[in-house]
Amino acid sequence: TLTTVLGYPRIGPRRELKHALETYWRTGDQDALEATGRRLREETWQQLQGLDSVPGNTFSYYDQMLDHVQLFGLTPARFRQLGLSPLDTYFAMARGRDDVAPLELTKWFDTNYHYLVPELDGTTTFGLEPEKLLGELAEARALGVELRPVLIGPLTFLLLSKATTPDLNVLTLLEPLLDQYVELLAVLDQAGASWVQLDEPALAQDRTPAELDALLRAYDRLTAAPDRPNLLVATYFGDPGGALPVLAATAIEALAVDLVSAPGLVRRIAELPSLRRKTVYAGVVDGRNVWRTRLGDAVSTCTDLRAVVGRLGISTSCSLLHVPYDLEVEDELDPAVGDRLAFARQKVDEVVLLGRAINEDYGVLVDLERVKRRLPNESDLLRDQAVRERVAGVRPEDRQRVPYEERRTAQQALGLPALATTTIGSFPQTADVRRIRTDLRAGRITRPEHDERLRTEIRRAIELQEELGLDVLVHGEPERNDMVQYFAERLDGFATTRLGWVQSYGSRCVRPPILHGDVSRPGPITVGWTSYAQSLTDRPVKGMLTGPVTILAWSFVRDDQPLATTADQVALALRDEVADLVTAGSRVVQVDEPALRELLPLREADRKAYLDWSVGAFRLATGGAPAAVQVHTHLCYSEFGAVITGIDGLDADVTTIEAARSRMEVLGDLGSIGFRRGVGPGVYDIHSPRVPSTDEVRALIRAALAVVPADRLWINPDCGLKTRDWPEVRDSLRNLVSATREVRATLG
Ligand code: THG
Ligand code: ZN
Repeated sequence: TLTTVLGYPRIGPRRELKHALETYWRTGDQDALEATGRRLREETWQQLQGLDSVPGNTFSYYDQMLDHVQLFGLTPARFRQLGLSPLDTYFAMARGRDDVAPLELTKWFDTNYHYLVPELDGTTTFGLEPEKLLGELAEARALGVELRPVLIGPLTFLLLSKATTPDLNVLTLLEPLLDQYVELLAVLDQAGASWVQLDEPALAQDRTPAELDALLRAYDRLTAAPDRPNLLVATYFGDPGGALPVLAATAIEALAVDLVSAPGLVRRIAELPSLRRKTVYAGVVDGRNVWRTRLGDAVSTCTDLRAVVGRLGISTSCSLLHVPYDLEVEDELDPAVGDRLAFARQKVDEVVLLGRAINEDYGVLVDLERVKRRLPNESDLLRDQAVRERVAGVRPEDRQRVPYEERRTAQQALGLPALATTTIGSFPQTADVRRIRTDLRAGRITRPEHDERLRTEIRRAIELQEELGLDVLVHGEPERNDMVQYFAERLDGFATTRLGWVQSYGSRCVRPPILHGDVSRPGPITVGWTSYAQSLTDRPVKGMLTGPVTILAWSFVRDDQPLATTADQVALALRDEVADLVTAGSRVVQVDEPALRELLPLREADRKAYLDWSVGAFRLATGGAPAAVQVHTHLCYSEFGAVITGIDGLDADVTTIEAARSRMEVLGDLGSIGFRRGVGPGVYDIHSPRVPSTDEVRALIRAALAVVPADRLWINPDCGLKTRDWPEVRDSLRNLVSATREVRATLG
């Protein structure tokens, strides 16, 4: 039995890489950045020492896809023209420059990681710049470590790239790209690598026959290469479907499968005789969630698999990039929760332990497991009988408000004009605002002082919005940092970590809360701030909540019950918050679901069931709002196509969406499904510090009016005001309001 992991975090246990990057971007001290990189790689190899095979190339200064852009000589001309060093060219692609747009950033499958999208066009030619890979191999060898370099496989690389010329089918570039992979394998072979891992997560998505054919051509070609290391093809994030027999039929030496997301694969593997001549790595340790492995179950899965494959390997289901480094440093975690967790280091130990158990004496291990570990579904700590009964007692009508037209009539009492103006929720999180929270945490101010300073921020926000003439106001959220963390800290059933950072993109990280038990709300969360804000103005102030799907999407969630059940528990807690807001006088409540698109399953066949429960949870959270209370929601990211019916299903009175960058295309999509409720497409792009002119905003409002009638159209910016400064926000919103007034005056 061979043990390995498919990849490892790289941001550093204390976010050393983040800090080194941000220093480098400020000072240009390349030696310091490289020293940090070397130290992080060494530490990683040390931590992986107990494994039979150590993955290489898991380190990246920003992103592994971006590394491949440089590896294959694909730097677009607009960056080459800058005449920068290779490292600065690399960061220019990641972050852009004054007049040069960066590569597009997009989600890595259904994880919370984001990668940079390679650009391909009709004139693309590939090259090979393997220096980073070779340097690392040598560096490791000097420390006595033999690496298995990890590369993105050719099919996934092409399918995740973007054709920048219309009508370019990226698959037509397969052959020239394979030339480079063949060459690269020879180079790595020469450098002494005995194994190379090729990641093909794109196989967990629906693939066409042409794509499967390309897969076959690719691996036939690579395995026929004259000088090459052994090849391990890693599939993860789901069942590779029709790609499994294709890969089995090629001459690759090893295959890795994700048995956490697709346990049924064991049976499918048993039906493929050619796999009896290959090594198959069983991904039984969850690489993207934080629970300890049920070792007894994993041992029996591995034993089943061992009987039907050439040689058994044991691994994580995917790279450990998606979990925090080390549980040991979490000294503030409730041990009842901590005992059930494993972060990256602990997961490596689990893989090693499983290897020993399979090779030696697994009876001992299974006993150990039984004593030491309380499985989540066996633990009383998880269970809250009242919550369970309440979820079981949810009736269909709890998810159903009165018909929209009736609500619309009732909501006329709000007295809002046509083209009502609002913002998405947050206002600038200046250093001063952040200091209010850190001062409290450090004990420099008392709770009453903290609250008073937050009220001052809220007062300023309300005064500004009244002065600007916005119609529906927000309190600005100075009390929150990360919205999911904020709610998780105030709900039972969640734990938060001190150093549980996970890379989101580049130097940016999140600390996902851990949803470990039945969820309930010990008391009101937002009501105090919202009703204070409402007390300052006659205009409606929106109550601001994060929706159940987004709370799940941005947390680590329990794996012992269906997501739908967990979502309903969160939804009921939010439903109580909505009720309390309404009692306190809120007439408008916004429940954000920016991540509705994010949890969408990779395969079409699973999507309807997902939309059913996710939309159902949102409706459970909001379904108790009286007809006269206007429910808003907000969604991010421009690719709405696949969830458009879901957006309609939310049944919100007003839906605000990110649209400025996609030039209002989303409105056409909504129109085509007969969406008839209020809609607020963002009329200016928040991601740029530029203040939009009145003319510009007016043009966008007119474009929107071509598809949405004035009495259903809302005028608002895209989300993200919290990342901007006050002067920009003030000027931009002033232009937004005057453009709206001009257009309103012409409506007649
Ligand atoms: N919250 C959570 N998850 C998320 C997002 C979020 N996942 C998807 C998306 N939003 C990711 N986007 C970002 C944007 C900015 C940052 C991280 C993810 C960021 N993080 C700070 C940093 O790395 O310096 C740390 C923030 C903190 O102190 O908590 O800037 O909004 N949960
Ligand atoms: Zn948004």
